[in-house]
Amino acid sequence: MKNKIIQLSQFNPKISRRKLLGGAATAAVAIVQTAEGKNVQAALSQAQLLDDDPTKKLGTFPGQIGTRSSFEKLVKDPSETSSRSPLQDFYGIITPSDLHFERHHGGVPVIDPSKHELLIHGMVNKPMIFKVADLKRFPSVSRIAFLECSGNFRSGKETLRPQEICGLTSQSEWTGVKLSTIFREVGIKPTATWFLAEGGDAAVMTRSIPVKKGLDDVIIAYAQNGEALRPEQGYPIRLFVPGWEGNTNVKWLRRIELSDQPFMTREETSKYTEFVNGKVRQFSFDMDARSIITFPSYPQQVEKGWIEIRGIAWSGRGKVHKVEVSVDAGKSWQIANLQEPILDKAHTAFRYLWKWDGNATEIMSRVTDETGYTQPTLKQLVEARGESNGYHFNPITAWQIKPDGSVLFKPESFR
Ligand SMILES: Nc1nc2c(c(=O)[nH]1)N[C@H]1C(S)=C(S)[C@@H](COP(=O)(O)O)O[C@H]1N2
Ligand SMILES: [Mo]
Repeated sequence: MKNKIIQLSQFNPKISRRKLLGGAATAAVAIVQTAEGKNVQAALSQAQLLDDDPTKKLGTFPGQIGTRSSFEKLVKDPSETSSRSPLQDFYGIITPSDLHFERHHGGVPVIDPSKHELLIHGMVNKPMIFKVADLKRFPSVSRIAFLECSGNFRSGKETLRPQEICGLTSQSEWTGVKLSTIFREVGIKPTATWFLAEGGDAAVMTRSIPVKKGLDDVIIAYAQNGEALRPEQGYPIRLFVPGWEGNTNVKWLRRIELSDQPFMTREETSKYTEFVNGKVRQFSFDMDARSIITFPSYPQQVEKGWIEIRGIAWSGRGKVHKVEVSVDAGKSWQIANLQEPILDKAHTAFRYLWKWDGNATEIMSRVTDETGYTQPTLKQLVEARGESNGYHFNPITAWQIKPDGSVLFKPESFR
């Protein structure tokens, strides 16, 4: 059969020499050498390169940036103001940056880092303005920790994946300057107990955070997984508040004001506040310990025999102490293996080897963190807090295994 020749020169006027390499069967691949002697494989998709025998023709040549295999279909499933990480598709504990969940109230702004400024004022000895470059001159820190929106819960139907149930959490390595370093620089007054963080987006989002937390482990982050923050994650700078509800992690950070009381912003009065048995639960900062089995999960299929149950567990109050798995609908629980590293306030991978006998059952996981807190059932949560308005829901999540090997989420009603 005759090879089909693809004319690459029309895509790149700089091409001086063309080398055509015949493919084995029906396709041919053109590798183009530029005047500088660089090999360019122009405008050929991986699908076009797909062949029965990949050893019989050259592959793609290095480009300026790498891309994910076209066989891997990972997407964030965006809605208008949020997008969710495909937890069921991940291995290990780092979320690829382009799949980090997104949540914002006024869209992603475009900010020129050379013009961006951070003002720190209020109860300080020396109000100051920092450019991004100024912040980068201070000693830096890195830590791997999760971020989670406090509205991270969905239920209601059997056809939900981990992504829909709790994909408003992701994990990165964050790098930046400790807020305590900057607080020392401006000299915060001893009477300052709260600070306001304000974002430079259309939502101009503001949150009050206790100075105690600010001095403990808060970071002004400018990098994520080895590169500058993604615009969606707050480029050029954001607050990273380990273990605390996503909303306090103010993105596109432009102002910090020190005070001796909280500021009672919209985000802490009308939102991110829960009505619990007639009372208001406000400033519920810590993200409670949670876990979810990501394999097997809907819409995956399992076969009789050995199955490695896999998932992630995390706690906003510290390290994961243990994860238990039940394969008999919660009647008995077994200890799962935890994968190192088990980091403070970080997604931790767990595994449990299970021999499925082919009968219908339910599988689920529950985590206990180092403070002794154990992930509750939805019933326990509702008993303790009423039906709530949906914030800080971290219930045990069960998957139904059907005799035909299909896996379905088990929605539970709030009553
Ligand atoms: N400036 C600003 N910061 C913000 C928000 C916002 O809308 N504007 N959304 C918050 C909310 S509700 C969450 S859950 C986290 C989400 O962070 P991410 O988009 O990087 O995942 O950012 C927080 N920081
Ligand atoms: Mo959020």
